[in-house]
Amino acid sequence: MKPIYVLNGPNLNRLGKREPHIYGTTTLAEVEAICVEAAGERPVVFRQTNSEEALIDWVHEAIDEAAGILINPAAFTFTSLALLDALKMFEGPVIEFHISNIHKREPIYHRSYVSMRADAVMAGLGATGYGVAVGALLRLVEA
Ligand code: CA2
Repeated sequence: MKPIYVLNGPNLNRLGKREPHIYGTTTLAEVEAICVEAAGERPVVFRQTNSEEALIDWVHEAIDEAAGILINPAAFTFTSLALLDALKMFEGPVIEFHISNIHKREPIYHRSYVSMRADAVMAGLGATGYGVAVGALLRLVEA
């Protein structure tokens, strides 16, 4: 069975340690456990990077290896045409995920390049929302 890839962008390694009023107190290690539990028997490849290059390389890897991608691109959401181009090469389902509701925030957080490829966009459910997103991705993968 092909895994789902859960990819996380810059600064999310600090989850649970800063700005708890926006991002909550759940750590990235706890998010990984939530994703693994929500995926059941489906394997999960869970990664985080602060590097745009690494994130793009992992999307390329997913083209051959993954059944679906759940991605929180963090700041690259709003800046990276290269990430959008890489995601366009992936043929399976893609869910864009944000812990906070980006549309409630400053205008610079409103224009997502990744949304131009994503099959679904989820924002504002908090870190535990990753589990909801994994469930939704599995339904898209298995449809
Ligand atoms: O809400 C999200 O999941 C975001 O993708 C998080 C990004 C932010 O740039 C997006 O607008 C929304 C990263 C925010 C900074 O990362 C932190 C992580 C943990 C604690 C504090 C900041």
